[in-house]
Amino acid sequence: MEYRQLSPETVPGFLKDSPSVQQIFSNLDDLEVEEVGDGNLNFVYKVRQRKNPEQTVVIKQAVPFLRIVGESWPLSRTRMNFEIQALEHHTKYCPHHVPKIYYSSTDMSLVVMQNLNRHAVLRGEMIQGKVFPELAEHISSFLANTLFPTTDWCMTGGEKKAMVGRFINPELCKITEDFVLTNPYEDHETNVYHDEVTQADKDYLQQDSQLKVAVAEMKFTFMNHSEALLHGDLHIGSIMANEEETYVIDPEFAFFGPIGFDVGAFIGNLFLAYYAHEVRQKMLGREPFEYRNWILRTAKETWNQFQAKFEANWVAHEQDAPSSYWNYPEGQIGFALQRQRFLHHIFEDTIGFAACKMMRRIYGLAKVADIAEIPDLKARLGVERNVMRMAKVMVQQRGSFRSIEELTALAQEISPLR
Ligand code: SR1
Ligand code: MG
Repeated sequence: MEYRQLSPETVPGFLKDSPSVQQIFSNLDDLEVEEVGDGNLNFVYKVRQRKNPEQTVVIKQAVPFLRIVGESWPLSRTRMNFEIQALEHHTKYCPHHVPKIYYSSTDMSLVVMQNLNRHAVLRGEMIQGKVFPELAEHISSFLANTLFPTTDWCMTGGEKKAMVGRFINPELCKITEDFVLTNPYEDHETNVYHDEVTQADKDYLQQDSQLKVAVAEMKFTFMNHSEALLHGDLHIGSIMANEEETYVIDPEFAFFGPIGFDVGAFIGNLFLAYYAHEVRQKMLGREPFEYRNWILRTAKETWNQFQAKFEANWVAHEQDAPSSYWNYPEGQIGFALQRQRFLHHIFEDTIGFAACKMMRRIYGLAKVADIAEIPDLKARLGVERNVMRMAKVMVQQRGSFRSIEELTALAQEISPLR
C-alpha cells in the first residue's frame, strides 16, 4: 500500500479497504471522524459509528514531519515502525495497561487501536486536580513488567543484541538528545522564554558548569547504556487513565536505553505537577495540601513498588532457570547483593533523568501545560524557579539519595505542601 496522509474525510474510505478493521463496524457508511491529536508529532483520529457509538477506534498516523514545528522540520515516518514493535512488546508483557491493537501498517505508518473513550490523558486530568488511586500500582507494574524481560539479566546476549538492532531509533533519540539533554542548557534558538524570565534565570541553567557537567553525564548514559527496551517518552501525556484503569500509549521513542530514563520520566513529571499545583490548587479554589500530598505519595509508591516488582521478576526468572553462577553455599546472598546494587544504580539514573525531564520543560521548545498554561506569568515563574532548584540538586547529587522519601522531602523543602 502506498503511503498517503489521512484526513477526517479520507479515513472512512481507508477503513473500508482494511478487512481486519471492518469487523469492528456494522456499517462503514455512517462513520464520524474527528482529528484529536494534541501531541507534538502525529495525527490522531477518533472514529465512531454514529448510530452505534460503542463501535469505535482510534487511528494514529505518523506524518513525514514534526507536527509541533510543521513541514519545515522533516522527520521520517519510520517512527511508527518502532511504535508498532514496542506496542507488540508491551502487549506481550503488560496487556492490562496497553490499548488493544486492531491493525497496523508500516506502509501507511499507522496503527488502528482501541478508543480509550472512558479514559482521558493523565496530564489534562491532573491539571484539573483529579486523583488516580491506582496510578502508582499500574505504572510500577508497567515499568517492571516491560523493562525486566529485555535486560541482560533475562535475555541471552545474542537475543538481546538482535533486539537492540531492531530498535535502533536514531531520529527520535536525537530529539531527546537535543530537546531534553542539550538545548535547554544553552541559549539555543529552539528554546522559548516567556516575558518574566530574567537573564539570571537563564544563567541558572545555562551557565552553571557543575550542572552542565552533570547533564552531559546523563546524556552520555542515555546514548550508551542499552539496558532494556524503553518506552522512551513516558511523561504523563503518554498515559490515559480513569480511576480504575491506566493505559500507556505513544511508544514511538522506544529504543534500548537506561532503565532510569523511563522511571525518571514519570517521576519527574509528578514533581512538575507537584510544583504546578502550588498555584493550580488555588486557581481551583482548593487548599494545595491534599492533592500535592497525593502526588508525592504516588511518586514514593511508584518507585518503591517498581523496585519490589522488578526484583520479584528477577527472582522468579532465576527460580525458573537457575544459573550455575549462584550455585554455591552463599550464592543467594551474592544474588541478593547484585539485585540491590543494580536497583540502586537504576535509582541514581532515575533521579538524574527525572531532573533533566523537569528542566527541559522550562526553557525547551516543548512545554507542559501544567506550568506553561498558568496565566499569571509571575506565578508561573515562581513554579519554574522551584522546579529548577529541585532539579539542579537532583542531577548533581543523584548519587547521594538513599531513598525516594529523601527525594520527596527535598520537594517539600523547596515548596512546602501548603
Ligand atoms: C520537539 S519534540 C518534543 C517532545 O515531544 C515528545 O513528546 C517528546 O517528549 C519530545 O521531546
Ligand atoms: Mg508522544
